[in-house]
Amino acid sequence: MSIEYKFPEGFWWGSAVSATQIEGAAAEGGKGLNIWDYWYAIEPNRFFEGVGPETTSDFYHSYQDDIKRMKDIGHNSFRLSISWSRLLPGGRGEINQEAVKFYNDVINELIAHDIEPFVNLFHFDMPLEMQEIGGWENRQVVDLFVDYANVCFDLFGDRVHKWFTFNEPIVPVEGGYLYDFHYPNVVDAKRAIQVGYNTMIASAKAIEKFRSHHFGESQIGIILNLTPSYPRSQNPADLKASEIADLFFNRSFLDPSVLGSYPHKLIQLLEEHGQLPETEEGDTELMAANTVDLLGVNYYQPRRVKAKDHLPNPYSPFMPDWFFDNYEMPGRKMNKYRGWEIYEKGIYDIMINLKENYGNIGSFISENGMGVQDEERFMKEGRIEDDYRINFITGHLKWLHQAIEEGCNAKGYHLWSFMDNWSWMNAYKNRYGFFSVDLETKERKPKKSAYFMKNVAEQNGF
Ligand code: BGP
Repeated sequence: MSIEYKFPEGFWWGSAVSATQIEGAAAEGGKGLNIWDYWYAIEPNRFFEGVGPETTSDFYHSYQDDIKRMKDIGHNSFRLSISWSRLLPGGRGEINQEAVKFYNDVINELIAHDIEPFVNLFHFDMPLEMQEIGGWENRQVVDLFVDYANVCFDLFGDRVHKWFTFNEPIVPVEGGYLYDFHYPNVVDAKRAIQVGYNTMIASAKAIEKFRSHHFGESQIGIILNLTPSYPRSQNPADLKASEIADLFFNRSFLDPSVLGSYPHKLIQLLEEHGQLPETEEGDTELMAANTVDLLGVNYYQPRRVKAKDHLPNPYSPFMPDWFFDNYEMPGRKMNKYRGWEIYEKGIYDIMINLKENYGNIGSFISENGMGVQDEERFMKEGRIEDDYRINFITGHLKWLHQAIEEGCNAKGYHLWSFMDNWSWMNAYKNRYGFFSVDLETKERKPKKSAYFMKNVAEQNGF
């Protein structure tokens, strides 16, 4: 079979997961509570079909077989996250030795199978005790996070060479402090902005700490969900709406992470509306000196915007949405299960933007994927024939390939996700995996896309 789309040598093929979404064993192995355990205990009705995070996909007990499966489908790299509340129950203090053993075993097993572990430190899972003292609103939590990060560098830094401070740090801001889909369910832009700002300080401080170890070739980065903003039209009002959406949802984290400072226009806008966060002396220098080595890009959907149809209610809470409306482009292609538009070229536009405006920083697609409901419908002779997922992946890979041809510095592609996992409030509604997971028996079965991925990885293209 001839290969039309060949990727650069050493391209990273793999997938990504997060601790809370796959480990299970939420009350085992000495783990402390995190905000998901707590929120589920007090409001189980907010989770799809009442399914909580206690067992999820049971990776805690089946990681050895799962890692074999990764090898079987050609993974050369795999991203996991460490659970802060498992390693340091309560968020600080004594190290949980059972957690050390678990993460050591996972890391060693991956390496034994020639799969490079990419390790992320925070994936939406604040330890409950840290949330109780204010979470990211409290600068003390920032310092405790850096202590936790340092414990991870000490324990695993000899074998882990790709670290990430945060996955999608904007999501806890949006979910927890603006739009009510994460605990603590606050709606308050001023607090949201403080949370976002302190998260960036936490990232910069963790990077500073990492570099003090002098790990040689090892790299540290951040993973951002970049949702390119497309205006409805070239009308100046639509263009302005799209520029502001981009400032809020992309550049708020991209600029400080890669360039070391916030966009001037964002600061101005927040100042005009009395929304600037509290800062401390030395913050500006800290951010400027501790930008990332590597950028993970999560891409699922574009953001289409238009000028507002109506003025915002002046008595409503201040929101980014005061400056734009979402635009439902007629004829857009939808993943109707997740309610997200599919726009493959977005991946190319992101990469070109990184090349032109962000120094062509080394990057990779750290998440891309398609969550589909009731996938058993597509079962034929015991296998889920997920051709829609294969089409989704190839559509995006073609554009990624094009970007690389044009000189973009993209080094890999990780699917969300390796196996079906627990999607926060959506629990197991939409399935994302190369492998299906039976929720009763926890049995894994490869879908058609698993075989497809194996071929792509083995041929380094398709
Ligand atoms: C990203 C997150 C993942 C994952 C994925 C799919 O935003 O980093 O944790 O869940 O999206 O989204 P969802 O689970 O909401 O369908």
